[in-house]
Amino acid sequence: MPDHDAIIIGAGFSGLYQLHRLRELGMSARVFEAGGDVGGTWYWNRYPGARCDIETIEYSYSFDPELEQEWEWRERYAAQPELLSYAQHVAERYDLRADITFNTRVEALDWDDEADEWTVTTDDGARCTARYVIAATGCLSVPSKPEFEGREDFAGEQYWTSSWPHEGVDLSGKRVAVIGTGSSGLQTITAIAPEVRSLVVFQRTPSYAIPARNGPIEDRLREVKTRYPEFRELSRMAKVGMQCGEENTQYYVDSDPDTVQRELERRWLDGGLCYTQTFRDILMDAEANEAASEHVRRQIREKVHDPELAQKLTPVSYPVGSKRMCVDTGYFETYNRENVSLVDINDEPIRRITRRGIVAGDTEHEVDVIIFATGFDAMTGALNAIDVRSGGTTLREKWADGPRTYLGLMSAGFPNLFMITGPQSPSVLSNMMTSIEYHVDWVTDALRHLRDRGKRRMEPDLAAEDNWVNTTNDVADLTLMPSAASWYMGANIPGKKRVFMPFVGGVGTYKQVCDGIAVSHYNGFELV
Ligand code: NA7
Repeated sequence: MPDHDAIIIGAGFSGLYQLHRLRELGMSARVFEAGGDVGGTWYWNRYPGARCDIETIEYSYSFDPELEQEWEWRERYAAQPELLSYAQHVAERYDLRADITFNTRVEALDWDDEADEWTVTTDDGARCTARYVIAATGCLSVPSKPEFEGREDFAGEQYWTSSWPHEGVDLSGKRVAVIGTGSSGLQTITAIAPEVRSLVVFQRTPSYAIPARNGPIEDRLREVKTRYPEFRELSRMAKVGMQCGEENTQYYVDSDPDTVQRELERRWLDGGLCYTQTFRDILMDAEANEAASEHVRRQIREKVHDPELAQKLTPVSYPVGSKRMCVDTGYFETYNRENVSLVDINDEPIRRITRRGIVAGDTEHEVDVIIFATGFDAMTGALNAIDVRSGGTTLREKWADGPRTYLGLMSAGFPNLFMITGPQSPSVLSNMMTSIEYHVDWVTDALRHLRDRGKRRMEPDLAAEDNWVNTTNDVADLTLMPSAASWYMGANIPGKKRVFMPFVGGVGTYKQVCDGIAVSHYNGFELV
């Protein structure tokens, strides 16, 4: 018999909930977590201004009505400390820490085809066995740390937003450089600009950012709490796993110019990531997208006083929504400050880092601190960082030309290895909480099904997997999403195969597919 029924990798929101569900099932489970506490994303990303870009009313667990009622979110978008304390509260409330081993990274998984079990090796050299492994490893958990020549020569301080020091960093009065203008860069830049002496931002690609319109949500939270079950059900069936006001039914192509401008303006004033839901065809039709993209560009030009600077900050090379949009609070206005400047590294490439700062083009920018906000090896990074072996091959080899999964839940040839929000599921294109809970529930139901029928092994058929991979690619090709060099495509990692990784067909549709497969006794899976 294996040491555990299941090993769960990661104690973020996925791992915590999975542990809770397996306990309900009466299964023994151990969680290995690389960090020193629970929280995953919100444990590591403690940089100034770190905040969720999904509304807290949606970005929270729905599995326990009591938890739903007792937790009081303060703002429309929670800041990192509040999200971390929520994860800690959940760990305490359900006594989860007892089954979590912290500061321990899983390095290898080895499938024993005779015994039907995984051997799990951790970075302290220890090994244990488990019937099932559930990778709750997160989609944005492996930082991308690009090489910059001379980095080791720099005499000042260097930080990554993705592993910000827990004790915090005093940046007041310092000369600071930030490299990267995705969500993490934007939030950091906006937060630190008022306190630093000078801030120079190195931008490779400008971001589309939609105002957060953040603020207290006391009244709305009180109202939603009176009808949370029905509210959650709507989110589960919505395209992006959260509600974007009334679900839109309008198409740009059917709308007159006045309606287009009025609706885009309305969404802009609402704020947040629902912006691309204004019309159903924004992510599918180039002309519709251009109208929305241009609307954002106009706002940027209005916010930034210096026209030349505004132009550099304005995204033109890709459609809005095809790279992850940002949700901001005064980001563009930050560039109107005297102490903030921008270097477009397409015009002035970063040549090297020196003892004193960063050389871009012909200029040496002298700084005391460099902050890297350079993103993550998204979606496949965490699993590929583990040496996963089965039947003489590795998952890394199998995925060399891009991930191959059935439903983003399992990969053929790797039995009993489940993924929470794996590639080819909606994951990063959705409210992660909705997707996490759905996957954890689906996996838990599958494990119950196996147990109740005296089976102990589950694996997708290759044909079903091929079919799903083709489906996800076909659906992506119907949209404008693959046209940008995004981390959805793996384009931010040198040498990574460019494949559109998430399932873009919508959370509600995906749920219907997966529910149907479960009901049909796991059609496309082999249960032994
Ligand atoms: P992102 O969104 O991947 O942003 C990373 C940024 O760093 C982005 O602007 C990149 O430019 C830039 N980058 C990456 N490598 C380099 C190099 N070598 N030189 C210069 N600039 C570089 O990661 P975030 O952490 O900001 O956000 C991740 C998610 O967290 C976000 O989407 C939300 O879901 C929350 P690029 O665009 O690749 O040209």
